[in-house]
Amino acid sequence: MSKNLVLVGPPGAGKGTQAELLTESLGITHVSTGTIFRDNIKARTELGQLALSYISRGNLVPDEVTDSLVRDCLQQDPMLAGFLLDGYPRTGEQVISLDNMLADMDKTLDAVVQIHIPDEEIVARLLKRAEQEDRMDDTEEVIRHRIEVYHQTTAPLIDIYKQRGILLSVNGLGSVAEVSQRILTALKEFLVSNN
Ligand code: B4P
Repeated sequence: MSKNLVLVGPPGAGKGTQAELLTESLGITHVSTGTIFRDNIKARTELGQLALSYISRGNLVPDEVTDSLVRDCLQQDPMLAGFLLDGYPRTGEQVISLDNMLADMDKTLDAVVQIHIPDEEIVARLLKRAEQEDRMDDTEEVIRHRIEVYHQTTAPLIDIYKQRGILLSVNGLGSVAEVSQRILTALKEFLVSNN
């Protein structure tokens, strides 16, 4: 049985961190739009130049660019065991695009995992990361803007998936191992009860 999952949450919720652990544990493919953008920025590709102009200000990369990137990923790799979309969809338009992509590929989403943490914890975590890594979107001003964009644009998507009955909400506070265990337990229970 394949498992097709989405991981949603504010910046700094632990999406990237948890996605790596989850995909390893479930044996599914990890697709992170943020990582793809950052790799392209590093490699100075055309996509990277475009993404940089949005990410450095804490804005979302335009839907048409992000949608076609995800479509390419899903088409290139058969992802037979399933996939975890980390940080996609992030807008209402992306939800519709993802629905269309999956319908074209005869696939469905099994669960959407929401990681929630308070805004002040986000700021603290990302400022800490700024000391360790050199990400252009981890300055306090940009972090606060990203949180605003999340509340305005991405948080409303959570209701869409709740209404579809595939949303799992997990508390992102605690150690990485604790949160990971929480997600795995909730996910396994959910997948078993929905089969
Ligand atoms: P992302 O790469 O998704 O970055 P993010 O939202 O900051 O989350 P990230 O995964 O990095 O943080 P994590 O919580 O793992 O996106 C970056 C940018 O790309 C976006 O702002 C946007 O511009 C663009 N983009 C991406 N997808 C897009 C889309 N679909 N549409 C349009 N634009 C898009 O980790 C944060 C920190 O917390 C780390 O330092 C980690 O070590 C730490 N941490 C994790 N878990 C912790 C825990 N339990 N306790 C303490 N610290 C923890």
